Amino acid sequence: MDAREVILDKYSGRVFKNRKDHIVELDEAGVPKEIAANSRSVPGMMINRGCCYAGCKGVVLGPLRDTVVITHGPIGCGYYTWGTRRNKADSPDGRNFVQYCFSTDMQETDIVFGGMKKLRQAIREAVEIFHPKAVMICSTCPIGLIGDDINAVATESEKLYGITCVAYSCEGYKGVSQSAGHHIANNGLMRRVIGSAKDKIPERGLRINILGEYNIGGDGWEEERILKKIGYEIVAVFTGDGSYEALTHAHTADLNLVQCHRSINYIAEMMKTKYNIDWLKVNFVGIDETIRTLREIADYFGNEEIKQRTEEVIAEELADIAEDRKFYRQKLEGKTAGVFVGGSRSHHYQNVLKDFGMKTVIAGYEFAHRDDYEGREVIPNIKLDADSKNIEQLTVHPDEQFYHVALDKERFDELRKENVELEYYKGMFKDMGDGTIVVDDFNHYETEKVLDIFKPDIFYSGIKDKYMIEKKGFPSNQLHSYDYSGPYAGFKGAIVFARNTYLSIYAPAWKMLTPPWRTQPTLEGTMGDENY
Ligand code: CFM
Ligand code: HCA
Repeated sequence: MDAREVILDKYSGRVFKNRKDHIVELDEAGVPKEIAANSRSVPGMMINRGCCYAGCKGVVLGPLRDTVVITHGPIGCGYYTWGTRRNKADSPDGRNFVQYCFSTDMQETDIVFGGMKKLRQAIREAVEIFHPKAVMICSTCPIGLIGDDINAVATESEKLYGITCVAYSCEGYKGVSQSAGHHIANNGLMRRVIGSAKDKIPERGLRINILGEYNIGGDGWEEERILKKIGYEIVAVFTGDGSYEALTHAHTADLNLVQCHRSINYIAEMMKTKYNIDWLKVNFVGIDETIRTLREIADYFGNEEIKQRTEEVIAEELADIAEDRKFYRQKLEGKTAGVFVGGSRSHHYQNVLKDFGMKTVIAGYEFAHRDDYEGREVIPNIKLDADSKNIEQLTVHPDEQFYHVALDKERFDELRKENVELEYYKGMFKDMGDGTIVVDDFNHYETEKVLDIFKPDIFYSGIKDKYMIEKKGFPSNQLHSYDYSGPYAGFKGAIVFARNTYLSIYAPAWKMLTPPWRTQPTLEGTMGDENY
């Protein structure tokens, strides 16, 4: 039996039928393989996915620091998204509400009689106490069921308080994972926020937006530091340490960088159609990837001064990390890893592992779509199921006032020929191969199985399976929260990542640990005539 068959072996016919297409073995790099993705999980399985509300409120809108994001629903949903995602934010103007948890705290009576009164009150209190630049309302499951008209409350509040108030029907059940929530959040920002400051488009310069960067552990700050050192102007970051205010000006940028393709590709695409802003898939995770990214941005602008400055900055940054880089490379060379994260990191982190001579033998996404695995060229072939059709597909048109000049067609085509990912993402598969395995919407049973088969030196994942993995005797580091460390992006971030990896793999604890089930069974008994 090959690895895939071993993983699927114990499943019942029905589960086997579902899971078999979510697990693929990659024999050669670049082999076109199809994977089932973005579909409903099997009920009862211990999976790591979150819900639609988590993707809208927790991921995309939550990091906006000058905005009050109100969770409309019972307190649990707000509570469990309070400070758990490590999107850091600073407060240059004193408006930083990221550390707060705003909720309407719906009770049973509100469910019976409706929660609009409570929502109005919550908005009034938030505006009076915090003076936010905008208010966002995010609905949780019961709100959709009882039918509170959150849009009416938002419209009414805009008139009352003179600030933008946007309502998002991102009830948890709206999609199969947080991915649906990303899409809903993207639509709302596009419709109501981006381009709402009516400033003129300046002369073409070096103004960029960073899309899909949520400043986890300070990653966005590290990226900004490097980009500013080279000479770029950052217009807006979506949305790590971002602000409503900056997003309203985002249409004036010359280029959109896309770090996390999964969560934000909708905005990148819509801004291209509406404002003609090109987007470039970048990756600031990993030393070689950061270098490639910086060179491609410079190439895109074709500005000789910037190209030279890029090389100077790369040289300076590399000199700063040279000693550490060598040390960790010596320690980590030849080690193997598994990487199970949400919708983009499982690809990005393979690059930083490669920097230190490590190989990824297992990878998986919780909720990525087929294009994140196989590349954007498969988008026309993706069959939309009822769950995906449930999410609004926003149509935008060229903006009469703000559609502006981007790169000329010839240069665009030239860059594409050089494999620059302009309006394109190649996906994770093309960087894998050699018998590695990829599991979509992995569950805890499958995680245990891949650990048994591949025995990696370290397994990167999240809080839901970290301790299950460690109890099995494998070091596990979190790639969502960085185990409260970071940043991991850029040159210096790669060293922080390598240090944490080194500390985990070399921790003497692993040698001392014999999990009880290695020496004694946890369950004994008989069933029929057979001994178990
Ligand atoms: Fe993008 Fe993210 Fe991720 Fe994501 Fe997330 Fe996250 Fe993630 Mo957790 S936006 S897809 S929904 S890179 S919160 S910052 S770590 S699962 S891989
Ligand atoms: C989310 C947030 C999360 C969870 C992390 C984890 C994050 O999915 O709603 O499972 O460890 O990054 O904080 O992905």
